[in-house]
Amino acid sequence: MEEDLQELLLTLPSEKSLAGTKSLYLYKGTWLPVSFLRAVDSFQRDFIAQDTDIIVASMPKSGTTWLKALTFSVAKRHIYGPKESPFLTASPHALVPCFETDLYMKDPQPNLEQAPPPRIFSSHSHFANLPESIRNSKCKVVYICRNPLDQVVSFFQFAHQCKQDGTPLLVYKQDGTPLLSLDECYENICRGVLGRGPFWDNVLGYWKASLERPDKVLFLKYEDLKEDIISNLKKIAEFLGIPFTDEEEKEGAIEEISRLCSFDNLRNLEVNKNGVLRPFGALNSSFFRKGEVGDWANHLSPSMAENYLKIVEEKLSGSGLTFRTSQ
Ligand code: PAP
Repeated sequence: MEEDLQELLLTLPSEKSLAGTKSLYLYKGTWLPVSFLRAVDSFQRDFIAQDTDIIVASMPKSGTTWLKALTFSVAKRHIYGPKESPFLTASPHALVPCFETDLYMKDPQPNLEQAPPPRIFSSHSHFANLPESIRNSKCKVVYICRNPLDQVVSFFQFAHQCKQDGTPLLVYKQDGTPLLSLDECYENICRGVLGRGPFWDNVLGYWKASLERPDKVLFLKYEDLKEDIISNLKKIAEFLGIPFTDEEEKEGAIEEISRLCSFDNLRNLEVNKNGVLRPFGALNSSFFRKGEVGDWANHLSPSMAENYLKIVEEKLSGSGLTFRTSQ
C-alpha cells in the first residue's frame, strides 16, 4: 500500500465490515472498505459531468441493479427496441458502470469521453460528496432507496454469500474464524457502520436535494416500484425529459420495459445466471436473490427490527421521509 494511503488510514476511524472480513474506514463521512478509497477519491475529485449525463444513485442493496436496467431502457429506448435490448446479453452493472467500484477502480483516469450521450453511470456516494460538476451541471440524478430493514438484510446476505469467480470465498475469515453473524454486526448497524453508510446520511442527502431541486434529483422507493412499476416508469421518463408518447403507451412500450427489467426475467437470463462482474469478480447471480419487500422478517427478530427502525426514524425525523417495511 502506498505510504500516503497508509498515513491517511492511521487518521481515520475504522470498524469491521458486515461479514467481518475487512475493515471499513470513515472517510469524508462515509464508511468505505480500503480498496475503494482511491477510486472514490479520484471520482469525486476528477469526474467532469456533461449536461446530458444520467447518474443512478443509491445506498447499496436498495434496488440499484433494477434501477440501472429501468433507466437505461427508458433513456435508450429509441436506440434499442426491447427485442434487441443489450440486457439480454449483458449485466445491468456492465451497461451502467459504477464510478467507484468499476470505472475509477480500473483506472484513476478513465476515458469516458467516447461514450455516446446520454452517458449513464452509477454511484453509491453521498449527495454532498458527488463531484461539483454533477451537482452543478444540468445532468440528472435518479436515486433509489429501500426500507432500512430489507436493505441491511440484503447487504448482509450479499456480504456472506457473494461468490467470487464461482468460489464462495467468504465462509471463514482469513484467520479461520467464522464470519460475523447478524447478531454480532447489529450494534455496528445501529451506529450506521456499513459500507456507504450511515444509511440515514446517504438517503437524507438525496431526499433533501430532491425536495430542493426536483428537476435535478428524482427520489424513488423500491417498495413503490414493486407496487406500481408502470407509473414509476412514466415518472422516470418524464423526469428525464423524454415522456412516453400516447402511441408508445398504446403499443405497450412501458409494459415491455417493465417485463424486460423484472426480477424473474433478468435473473433467468444466461448472463445473469453464469456471468462474472469485472473487476469486482462477483457472480452476476449475486445481485438477484429474492427481490421481495419484507424478507427482513426471516432474518431479524421483531425487537432487533423495531429498535433499528426507531433509530433510523429518529435520524430522519422532521424530513418527511418514511418507509414501508411490508408488502
Ligand atoms: P447493488 O447496490 O450492489 O448494485 P442492488 O441491486 O441494489 O445491489 O441490490 C440487490 C437487491 O435488489 C437484491 O435484493 P434481495 O437481497 O432482498 O433479494 C436483489 O434481489 C434485488 N433485485 C435485483 N434485481 C431486481 C429486480 N429486477 N427487481 C426487483 N428486485 C431486484
